[in-house]
Amino acid sequence: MNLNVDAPRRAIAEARSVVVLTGAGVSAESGIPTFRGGMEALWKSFDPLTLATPEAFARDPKTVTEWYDWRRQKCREAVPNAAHLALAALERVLAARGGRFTLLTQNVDRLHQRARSRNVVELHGNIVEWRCAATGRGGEIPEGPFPERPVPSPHRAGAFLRPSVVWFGEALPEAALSAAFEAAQACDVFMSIGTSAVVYPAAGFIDVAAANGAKTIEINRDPTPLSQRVDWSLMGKAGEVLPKLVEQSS
Ligand code: BJW
Repeated sequence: MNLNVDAPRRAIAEARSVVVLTGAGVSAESGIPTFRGGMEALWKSFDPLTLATPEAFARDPKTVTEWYDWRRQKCREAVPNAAHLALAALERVLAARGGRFTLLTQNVDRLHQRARSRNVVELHGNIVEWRCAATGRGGEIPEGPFPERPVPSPHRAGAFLRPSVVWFGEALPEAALSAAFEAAQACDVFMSIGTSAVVYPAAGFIDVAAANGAKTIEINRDPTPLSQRVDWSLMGKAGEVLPKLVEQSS
């Protein structure tokens, strides 16, 4: 990979506040399938996007729970990759010079936290915690696969536990949404990494940042709707591009 990262690296080096938005591509090199990757994204013969809705859970809680339990185990077994580690390192570099770093993630796998990123905003929740679909109350769950799927809720007879993720048509957590807007408005550099940039409101934060004068960087294996609009589009795998960018930004 012969990628010129000098100019974006300089922008990061001069920034007081950096915001990063990550998507499934950042965890792909940890073995976690993406959502829109064609065959690689399929689970059994299901399109994941048809399972990530409250309607799918209401209609077929068994299949949706099986998919999320399968993914929960994959996330548990996965280890953070070079991209997760580079972002945690960048946060430490920013902190050391009194700057600010905010990591907005659409991923539910908790790999950023396991890589020791600190200021992580989970836009789409997480797959580790589960709650009663009827009452919203949290439930104790085993680490390993659920013995019964769907999982009966201990809080209401006849109800099931669901993952604490944000499905299509559901509102993002209020605190995450306002933290993301505030950080995007105030940053000097906004990076969009490993996301197809088609799911809103997450895909809109880069526009908030750009409208307030931030420099914009994209890192993606493939072109996205952002690629022509950002200041720097760095085409490649996040686990290869990010370490180059970060090791030279300190
Ligand atoms: C690599 C790589 C490597 C691979 N290195 N790169 C405005 C306009 C239009 C529509 C809307 C709008 N506002 C809201 C909507 C509706 C909807 C939406 O956006 N629809 C669009 C699809 C049209 N949004 C919502 O419904 C949201 N809710 C909402 O807005 O609520 C409003 C409301 C207010 C008040 C009351 C009620 C409602 C919620 C969105 C929730 C999204 N949920 C999911 C599932 C989460 C749980 C789970 O994990 O199962 O989130 S869907 C799925 O998409 C998941 C992801 O986080 C999200 C984004 O996907 P991501 O991460 O970008 O993955 P991919 O697979 O798409 O892309 C991977 C990329 O990586 C690719 O580009 C590859 O090239 C790249 N790549 N390997 C670098 N190694």
